[in-house]
Amino acid sequence: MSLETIRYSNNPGDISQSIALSGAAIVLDLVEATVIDTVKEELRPHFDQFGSAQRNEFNGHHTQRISKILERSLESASLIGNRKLLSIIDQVLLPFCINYQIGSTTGIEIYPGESEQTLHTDDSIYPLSLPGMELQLSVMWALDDFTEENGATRIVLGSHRWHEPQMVNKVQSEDIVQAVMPKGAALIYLGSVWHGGGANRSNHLRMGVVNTYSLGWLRQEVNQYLTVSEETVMKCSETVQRLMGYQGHGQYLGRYENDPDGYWLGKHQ
Ligand SMILES: O=C(O)CCC(=O)C(=O)O
Repeated sequence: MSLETIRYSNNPGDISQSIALSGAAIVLDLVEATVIDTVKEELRPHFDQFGSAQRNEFNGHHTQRISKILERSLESASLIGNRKLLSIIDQVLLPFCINYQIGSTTGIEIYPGESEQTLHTDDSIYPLSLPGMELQLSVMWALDDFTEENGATRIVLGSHRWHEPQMVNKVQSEDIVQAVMPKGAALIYLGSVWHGGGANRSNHLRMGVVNTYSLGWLRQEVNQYLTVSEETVMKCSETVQRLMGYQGHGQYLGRYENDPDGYWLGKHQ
């Protein structure tokens, strides 16, 4: 088992198989470099102004974090709704739902001097574990090159198959790999995989944006309706609007009377 780096080659099946086996994969060629540069530029002032507010033991004391990324960077819609990426996520999540949605969007900038983040799973927000069913996955976009020295995300390969969370206490350093990847690549990892940010032993920053996608019948991790303004959502494509949560899950869940086909914003089009 290894953390594979795979070029997107119109065969999302190969990538989803690799994710199913190891719990994670790095994917190249999903997005144009200009998109990454624009997102980075749009987020810079927000990191500078608000990034230190979320410092704590878990997030780190030398890490800047910002949430509601779509509100801060309209270009990040190109990451959220990236067609190639969605074709991979379809393979992982659609076996368990009719549609899926954004759970959270977070910018993470690890500064020199930061130590390793505690290993954790993103699924721990849900009081539920159904063996064989994935509840969500996370996509970490590298807005800088991710290196071993600057804090590339640490992944415990195969940990999505653990039956007992206590197994994390037995993890050895050789069980952990770092997601070393070039700027513009995306690390896709299952919500059930144990992982954490790396220590930054370099003298430069490591900026990334991590977006989570959860099954459409689960509650979104962050309340996107209150977090991202309707004005911003209305500037996005229908695909992104749906991903932000403006759709029902099938005929009954999240019912809305003005919704002819499960798409809540249809009336504005
Ligand atoms: O920054 C990273 O590489 C991972 C961060 C993470 O997993 C988290 O904060 O939940």
